[in-house]
Amino acid sequence: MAVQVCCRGNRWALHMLSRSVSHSSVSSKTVSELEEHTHSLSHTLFSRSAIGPFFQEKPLLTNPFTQDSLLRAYLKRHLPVQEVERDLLRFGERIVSEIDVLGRQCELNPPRLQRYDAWGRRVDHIITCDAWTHLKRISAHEGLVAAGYERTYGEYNRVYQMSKMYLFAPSAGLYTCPLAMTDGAAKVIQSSGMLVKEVFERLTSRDEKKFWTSGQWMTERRGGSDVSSGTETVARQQQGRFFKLYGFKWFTSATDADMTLTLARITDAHGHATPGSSGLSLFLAEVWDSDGSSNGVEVQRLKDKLGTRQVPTAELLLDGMKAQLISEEGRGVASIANMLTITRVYNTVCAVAAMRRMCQLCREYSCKRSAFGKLLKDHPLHVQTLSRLEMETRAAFLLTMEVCRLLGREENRSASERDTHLLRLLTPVAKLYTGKQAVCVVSEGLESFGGQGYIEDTGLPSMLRDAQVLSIWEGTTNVLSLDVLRSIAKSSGLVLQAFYADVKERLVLAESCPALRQAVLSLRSSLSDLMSFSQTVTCRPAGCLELAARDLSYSLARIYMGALLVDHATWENATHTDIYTAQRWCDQDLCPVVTRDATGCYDPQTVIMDTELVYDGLKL
Ligand code: MFK
Repeated sequence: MAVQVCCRGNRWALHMLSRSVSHSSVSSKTVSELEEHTHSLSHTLFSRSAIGPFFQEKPLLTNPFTQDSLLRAYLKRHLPVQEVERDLLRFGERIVSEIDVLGRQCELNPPRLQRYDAWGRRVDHIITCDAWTHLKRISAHEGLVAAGYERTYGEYNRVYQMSKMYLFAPSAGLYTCPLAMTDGAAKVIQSSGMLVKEVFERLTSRDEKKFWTSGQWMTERRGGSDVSSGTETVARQQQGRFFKLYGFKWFTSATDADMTLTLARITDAHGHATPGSSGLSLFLAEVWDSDGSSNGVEVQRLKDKLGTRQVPTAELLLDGMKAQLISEEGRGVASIANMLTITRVYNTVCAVAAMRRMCQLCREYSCKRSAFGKLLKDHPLHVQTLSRLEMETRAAFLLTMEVCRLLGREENRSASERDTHLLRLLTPVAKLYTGKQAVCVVSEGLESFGGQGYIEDTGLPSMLRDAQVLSIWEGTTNVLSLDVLRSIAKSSGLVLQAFYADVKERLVLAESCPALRQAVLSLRSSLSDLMSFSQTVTCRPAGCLELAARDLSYSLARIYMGALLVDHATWENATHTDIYTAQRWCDQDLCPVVTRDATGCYDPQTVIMDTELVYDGLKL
């Protein structure tokens, strides 16, 4: 076939050439001369080959640990343990040589549902690919959940575990999703003090035969955010703490898990249940019975999603699922909040990991891709664009690691009161802000590959699809902004006091560094604006605080990221790049809540105008 194409190409070239020859009246040329000429032209005209000799070089993945100067510097500063460095170096190699391929296979071989067996029996098997199963084994061996509970590095346990997760995530075909829920379930069980020791040991095991993953079935048809009024599942008591559950779960992620935590309303003898949050209790259930049959669960269908296609997400009918009560009655939401803290931290880690991977690929590509006569790396505008992505990634990384450090301190019982307040406030702040950053950074990064960034088999588009979920699951940006308000209200403002004190303290050292003076000035002024705003906001018309919730959360994120960058830049081993990143970060509007407030954004009149703008032309 290729030969035929070639010949046809040659004939066409010959025809064109003889036309051009006759038009230019060089009629003395012999046919053989023409053929020779045609032969030489065939290279230029692609007639000898269908595709031509030039190919773009693809961006190569190299050890993500050695590539990541900020991660290495951070660990050198906070966890300078050779064993950790060796483990991450080895793990980085394993990611390149083994894990990345498995992750890609998961994307290419999405899970499917086998509803019946060959003989017509309902089986509801979710069939995942071998690579997905292999990733479960690797997760167990590498202790990706276990490391969080082993206490090897004391208060830096979570920093170690999450450094590993951060390297793993962009190559792991979303296996981080079941790991997040597994870790969250372990945390809930550990905090509840319930006697399910064997389950806890399975969730935190390094033994692949023993290791279990857990789901988190929270979302029902009435909605995923408003869990309290959306949950219709009921629990009928069988004996003691053992119940049967009846309900419909609308989104269940990584549904191939071994067990799950789920919310339901306990009914009384007349079948009545308490509505609202105080009617919800938390249950633990195994998904399969010991004989391999389903534990009263029917898989209605698998979801067809924009991204996260590697992960089975299912609609489930619970029809008498045997489950064990693991919270106090009516304390289901407060109990599962422990899981939400962990899964939100994972979400944050995965967001910054996606940004880091994109930055690594972009810079690698820029060193081999030429356009307009020079490599992309030699185009200042291109490098400026990449430097902005790098700055976002660095700021997000430092915030993420700080949340992990605080979590580790709390679990190690070495947290001060300030640490505990900061952890409560920064968990939703970090989740909501990095979720948005990830979408922007990954999207902008794709653009730097030109059209190739839009082509499926480069593997790049799936990065954008998978980033998009990060601002949705585990609480949308607005729901998490309201959680920020909840944390402020519940602590009577103490979380904010902890925030102010911590930021101020981080800026003290930097004051003596001339290169950071402007950054410190901007941060101080933004912090002072934020403090004034939060003092006055409670005296404003009802609803004002809620309207400001998202901008307030963004302000907290930007100021805290700025303080962490400045703090990192004052470390004795800091580089001029660290200083430059802090300077650039502080150039932006660090306190959008005050900027927007000055324009009247939260005034009652603006609410009316916003409504008119949105619903313009629609009869309400
Ligand atoms: C890449 C890896 C990422 C991980 C992948 C995992 C995949 C799984 C995908 C999913 O399942 S996505 C679905 C996740 N669902 C959510 O994130 C739910 C979003 N909605 C909320 O977070 C709502 O704000 C919430 C359900 C918590 C509101 O419920 P309520 O009942 O209206 O809350 P309420 O009454 O304010 O609080 C009840 C109790 O919980 C209070 O305790 P007390 O009774 O002791 O006062 C609250 O303080 C406590 N609470 C609520 N949120 C908390 C919390 N405690 C600590 N931290 C929190 N964040």
